[in-house]
Amino acid sequence: MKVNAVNLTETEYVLPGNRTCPGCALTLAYRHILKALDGQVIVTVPASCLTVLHGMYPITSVNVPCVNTPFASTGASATGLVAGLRATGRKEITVLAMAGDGGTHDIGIQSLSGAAERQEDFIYICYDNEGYMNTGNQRSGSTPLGAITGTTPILGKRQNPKDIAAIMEAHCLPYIATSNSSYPLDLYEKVRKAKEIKGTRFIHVFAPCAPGWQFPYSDTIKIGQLAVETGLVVLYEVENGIFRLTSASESLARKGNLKPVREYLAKQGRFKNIAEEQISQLQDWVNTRWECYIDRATNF
Ligand SMILES: Cc1ncc(C[n+]2csc(CCOP(=O)(O)OP(=O)(O)O)c2C)c(N)n1
Repeated sequence: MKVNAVNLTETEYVLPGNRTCPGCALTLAYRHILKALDGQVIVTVPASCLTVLHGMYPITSVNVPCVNTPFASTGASATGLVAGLRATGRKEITVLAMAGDGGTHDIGIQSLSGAAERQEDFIYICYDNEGYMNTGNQRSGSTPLGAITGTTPILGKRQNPKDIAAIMEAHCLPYIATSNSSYPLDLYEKVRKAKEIKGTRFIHVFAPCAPGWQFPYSDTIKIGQLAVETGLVVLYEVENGIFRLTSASESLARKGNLKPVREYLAKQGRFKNIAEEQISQLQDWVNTRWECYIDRATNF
């Protein structure tokens, strides 16, 4: 049965009251991720906004077990948890490694790559708020071109972001998906699917950050939707090498009308100094990638 807002499980694993900012996309995504895993999970988390959400020992906002791991070690920590569960015969528990883009694209990529190459049996979710947000918004390998951060303060970042899902695809994983906190049911379905697959499964979750990106707290959902509607974020899954567009990206591909990236940029203070030339550069980048995704998609 396809999940919808009415038949989604009512059990909550993210409890009321936590230390994230208002309008936090990560909280929304995490809530649906834990629902999709029925709470049968051990989470391993490096320093990030997710550790802030979890809270400070002995108080926590989440009723699933969690290991706090050093920044670079998430893939190794998940590997150890999998081995421990295997040794104790706890087959019903999923190991979830979950880290931000700083902890994934940059600092944790070595241990993640090693674990993925070994095909360790866990789900890795990178929630991507496009910067080192919990330490005050420094540039990461995922920050987009033209975005102002604490370490790219005036002219914004000069480079395009790394494509982490493509990097993970190069590890020949059985399941890779991209998703977005503004499409929680698409995310839920993807985590459900990943749960049933063996080996390293990787899901990228686009997660807008109101204070860091400088938009009103109430616009988190809209910003996430605009990212998809402009083609800056594309929702897809790759199952055993078969590429499918999903959800809103599939509909957009059928209709064939992306909005201009300018619309998305104009809604965020972090792009206030972006040059016209950079806007054209970003638009070209989106157009080229979109064509590639359409060419690859097997489902329309
Ligand atoms: C080895 C190490 N270096 C730096 C830090 C400081 N630190 C803690 S969280 C963080 C930012 C994490 O960024 P990201 O992974 O993108 O997650 P987010 O905060 O955006 O959720 C940094 C730099 C640390 N805890 N450990």
